[in-house]
Amino acid sequence: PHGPRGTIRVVCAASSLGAPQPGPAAAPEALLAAGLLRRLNAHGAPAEADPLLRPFEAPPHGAPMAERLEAAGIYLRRLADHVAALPQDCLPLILGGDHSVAAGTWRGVARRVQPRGTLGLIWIDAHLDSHTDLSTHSGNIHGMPLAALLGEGHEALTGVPGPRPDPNRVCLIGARAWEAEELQRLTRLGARVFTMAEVHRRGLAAVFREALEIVRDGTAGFGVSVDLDAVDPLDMPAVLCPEPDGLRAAELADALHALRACGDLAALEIVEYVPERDPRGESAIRAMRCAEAALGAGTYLLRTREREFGAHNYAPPPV
Ligand code: 6HN
Ligand code: MN
Ligand code: MN
Ligand code: MN
Repeated sequence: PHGPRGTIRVVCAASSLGAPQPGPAAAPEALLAAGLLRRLNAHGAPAEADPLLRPFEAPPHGAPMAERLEAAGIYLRRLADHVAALPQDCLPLILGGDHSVAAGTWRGVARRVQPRGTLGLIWIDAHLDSHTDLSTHSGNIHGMPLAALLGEGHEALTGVPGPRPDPNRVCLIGARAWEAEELQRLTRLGARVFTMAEVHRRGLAAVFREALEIVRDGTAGFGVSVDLDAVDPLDMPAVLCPEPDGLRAAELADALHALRACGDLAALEIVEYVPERDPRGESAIRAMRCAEAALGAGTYLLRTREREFGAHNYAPPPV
């Protein structure tokens, strides 16, 4: 399971159609400018980026929900088609954008996995993102993508072509801010919610291990969607909806490191970064560390280095 997974294809979902503000649409460009590809390459993970995928049509942020849903629906179908059409031997890394892009990403990824079976999904987030257009309090579409993936909500979001993940193979980690309708929906559907309270009680490593078992059980692959607001605002202030008492950035990167050993990781998504709230670029570095931790080549890279520079220069690879 260790070793190279083929090229990493960075998909730039430069949309803020689901957010109350335009900020997150600038995230993919900002992360690429901050050196994401170079950093992945340095971790033994060859990476290339596709051109920015921008919405053709973006109603103003205060526009009626029907207009925003229609524009989002068109964008999500393009995004899902783009992801589904990527070559099988590459690993997609999707950069949001606000989290509404996930309603396209994971239908596209599920289409890639479909010939072999179903897709599991780990959703790392302070929120549950499981509203519909009828239950939402804020009217913001980025609060709806998980419900939509599971088949509940407005047709603009639920009707993106591609299989739905089995809710019993969906885990949320880090939740600490939700509205009652969302938790009711996820409980009814059978998704597993590891709240921040449970993470505090058991530790992230144990929770992440259990989540991996759930999403890999009987599935042909699994995805990980990282909403950066899962991280504590002390470490990651540059997000749209910061919520206190979150994961520490280093602790999350440590947990994501386990993904290096998962040959069935189907894609990674990182969303909700807001460059304009990150004047010193510190949140960007922590966001990129998540990608490096998850996608770096691990012992494979070490062996290459040993061959090049001599084994005596390196500690033995971790067991
Ligand atoms: N996100 N539950 C709130 C809402 O507006 O529906 C917050 C949603 C946050 C969404 O951070 O991806
Ligand atoms: Mn989210
Ligand atoms: Mn969130
Ligand atoms: Mn705490």
